[in-house]
Amino acid sequence: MHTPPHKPLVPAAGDRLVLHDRETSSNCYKVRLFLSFLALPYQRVPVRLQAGRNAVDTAYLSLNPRGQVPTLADGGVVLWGSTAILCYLARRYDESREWLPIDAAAMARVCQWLELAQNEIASGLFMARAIQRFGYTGDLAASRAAGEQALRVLEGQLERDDWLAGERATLADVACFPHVALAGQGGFELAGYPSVGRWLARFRKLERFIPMPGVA
Ligand SMILES: N[C@@H](CCC(=O)N[C@@H](CS)C(=O)NCC(=O)O)C(=O)O
Repeated sequence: MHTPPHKPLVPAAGDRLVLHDRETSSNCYKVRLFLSFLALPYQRVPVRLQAGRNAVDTAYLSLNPRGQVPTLADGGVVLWGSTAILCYLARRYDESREWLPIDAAAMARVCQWLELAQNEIASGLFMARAIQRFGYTGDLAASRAAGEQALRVLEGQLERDDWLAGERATLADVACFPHVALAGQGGFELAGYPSVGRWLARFRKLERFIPMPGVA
């Protein structure tokens, strides 16, 4: 059974959190989910998409040289990339240390899934949706193949355990959930991955879960 989210270590610092964000972005959704699980208040600054790329100016590029979302600012700490942001928030504000464990092996098990999220999940599930819905240029067939590979790896783990790394939800689940939950928009059929389907349902029941367009 999932233990309830914990109070932030330094609640006042949450007032300084600014997330440069887009509602339809699965990578931004990871961060919004985790901010919600940690009960951290934050300000959202929307970044507009134009012909498959963010419409950003040089001021934004000084925060995030890749011109992507998400970008998080916490006072003087400015971070780009959803993985870096999730790890920062976990270490900085998760007093329980359960979302990103301290123990070396337990932490590394979480990192394995962060790696999958930035590799086969990103080049597969994410990219197929981005090509189909947002006009990204890319190889749809290659994205489909990488996405199916990611789903097979997830299914193998979730046939054995309820969560990706350990006995409760961790950053591993937060990093993978958005892309898998939105996989249908990239043309993936999840019926062949029943354990993944049960995990999606389990994740949605976590306390402080929030939806996004396409993920109810
Ligand atoms: N690896 C990055 C990927 C970020 C990314 O691809 N962001 C997309 C939205 S989900 C974006 O900003 N796309 C528009 C662009 O690249 O201009 C992360 O995990 O944050």
